Amino acid sequence: MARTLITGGTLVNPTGGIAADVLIDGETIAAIYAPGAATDVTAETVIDAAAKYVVPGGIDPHVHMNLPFGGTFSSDTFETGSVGAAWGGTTTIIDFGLQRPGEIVQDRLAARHDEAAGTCAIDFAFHMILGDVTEEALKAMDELVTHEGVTSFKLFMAYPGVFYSDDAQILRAMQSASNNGATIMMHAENGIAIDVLAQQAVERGDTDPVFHGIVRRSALEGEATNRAIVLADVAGNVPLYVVHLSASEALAHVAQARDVGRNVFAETCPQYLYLTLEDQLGAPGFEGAKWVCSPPLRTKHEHHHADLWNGLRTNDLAVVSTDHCPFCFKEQKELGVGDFRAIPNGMAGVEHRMDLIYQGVVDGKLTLERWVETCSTTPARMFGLYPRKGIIAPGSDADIVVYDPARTHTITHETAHMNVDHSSWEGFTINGGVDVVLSRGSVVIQGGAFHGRPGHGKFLARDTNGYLS
Ligand code: DUC
Ligand code: ZN
Ligand code: ZN
Repeated sequence: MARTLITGGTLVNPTGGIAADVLIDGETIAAIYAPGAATDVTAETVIDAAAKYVVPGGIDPHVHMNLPFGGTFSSDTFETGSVGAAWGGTTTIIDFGLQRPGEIVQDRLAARHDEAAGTCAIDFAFHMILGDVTEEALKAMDELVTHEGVTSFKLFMAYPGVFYSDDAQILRAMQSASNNGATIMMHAENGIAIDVLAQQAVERGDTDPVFHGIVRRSALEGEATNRAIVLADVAGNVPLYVVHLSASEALAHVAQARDVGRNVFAETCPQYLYLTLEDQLGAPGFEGAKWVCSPPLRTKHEHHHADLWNGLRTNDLAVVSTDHCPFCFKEQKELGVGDFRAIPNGMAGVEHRMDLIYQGVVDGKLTLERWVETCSTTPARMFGLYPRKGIIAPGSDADIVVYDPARTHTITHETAHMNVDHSSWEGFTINGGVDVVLSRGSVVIQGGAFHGRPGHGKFLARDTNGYLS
């Protein structure tokens, strides 16, 4: 098997950064050497990482390729989305199987496998969305956890009539998780109340994209988050993972639950750390549709951004994912001209997450170690992939990013690789950049070029949550 030596870099794991050389043998990491200790080591390929960081490949545990939503499909396939991810230093994605009313969970998971098979450029895994918690679906949860390597299930307190589960369904799914060890992922927004406010807004003639954000009140994210926490506790301290947390109110509930030792975890996304209701969602005319996602971007006149960055520092927010769910402006976002409720929810981001959170390091908001932890190590451990993924250590998969802190670049739609006709991050400057990306020992990105191939990525059967008390 081919050997690769990465020399002269600063190896950053969550425990700290050290000067070290990394030897890869085939698909895994073989050894780590102190500077100068690898002089006799032979390798077919040598990668010079002098003055660069050598970090575990990013793991984005929340993406939606080709998701049916709002009468259309998110515009990235597993191929285009995984290539975009690789360009940005992400080497594992976790997407979702989707069960809707009347559908059989196992069939929907099989369909998702068929879609992804032979197309992904990086490794991938699945959670399962339960949109219809029936007796059969509850039994299917056991089977997925035991036999399919799918150990987490997403439920929605939002989107009545589409993906929504009521409290009875949520409690039953949590009770099932308490028996089979699964983690419940929750989209925590009170969708019933939101739909009332949305209807009233449209009746008033408030139809522009910004009203999507105005009616999806942060208090309704806080309320739903608290309800999910209470239900998870009633079900037996079942592991609850609150997805795409955007609001200070929701974070306060998560922090309070964690303070008393509950198995409550949460992620946020770059859009909730950087973008605002006024500056992006409130862009003139229909332009703001580019930033319609749920939960929505929050107002800059409260302190959501500062609270979320703080939550990342304190670990009340454990993970940064993207909720990557791209829709083109032309013909997809445009479905909602004249009625914000018909704008497909979501934005593209899988390519930019590592850069955007690294910028948080440059800006003094996070440490380098915390960047690695929130973007790679914790997602791996949370979703049963550790220590195969999420760390640079002997025996782990050689998913490695050489990251150059001396490179400055500006994000533009023209230079990004995701299959979408605009960028939600247009003009954002990053004081750093991906130099080399390896997936299981194979170079995927180097010298500003893609060297990977669709189908290189393997499905990862996952273990259960590694953080349980
Ligand atoms: N939120 C989005 O913005 N898009 C997809 C689904 C979701 O929950
Ligand atoms: Zn969601
Ligand atoms: Zn999502």
